[in-house]
Amino acid sequence: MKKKPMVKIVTLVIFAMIFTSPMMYADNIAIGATVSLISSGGHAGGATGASHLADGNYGTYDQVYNPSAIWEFDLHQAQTVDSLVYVGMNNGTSRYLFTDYEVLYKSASNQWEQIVYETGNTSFQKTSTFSAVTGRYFRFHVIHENWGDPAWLEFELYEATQVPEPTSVILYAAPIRHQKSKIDP
Ligand SMILES: [Ca+2]
Repeated sequence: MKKKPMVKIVTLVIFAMIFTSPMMYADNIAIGATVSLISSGGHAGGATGASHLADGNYGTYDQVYNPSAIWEFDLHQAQTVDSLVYVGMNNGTSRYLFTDYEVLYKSASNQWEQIVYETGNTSFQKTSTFSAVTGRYFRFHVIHENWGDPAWLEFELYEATQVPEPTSVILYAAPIRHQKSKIDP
């Protein structure tokens, strides 16, 4: 039986590829900040120094003999942030918990303005959100810590939520060469 001719089909296929922005994760921009102890009172024995409050390491800490200690964080350049995290030292008891504290930033007019005020905190890892501010210098002020010699692990600052870029749509045409089809007699 005579075979039907091979059929070669070329089809033009339009692909619509839709690219959406990947999920944006904010970075802790406090890492590497220069940290200074503003308040009086020396560091407690064994404390690893103020800089360890911004080293991204929960294994290092600072501790001072001042129940209302203040640390200043210099980000080296102005940054826009809208959330922060206090990471306290939990040694199995609650004695180093910062129940009350405030965080301030230096505004463009060189005024210290409060952005966070927590009272009655019960968490060793407390996230606070606030209206976005842009500043280079931030201060963390302990208002009440149960034991009186505040120790903590890390201060984190997060960039203001980034607005995803508009969805881009790319259209292109790709020729698809189909295999020869064989039709049985
Ligand atoms: Ca640390």
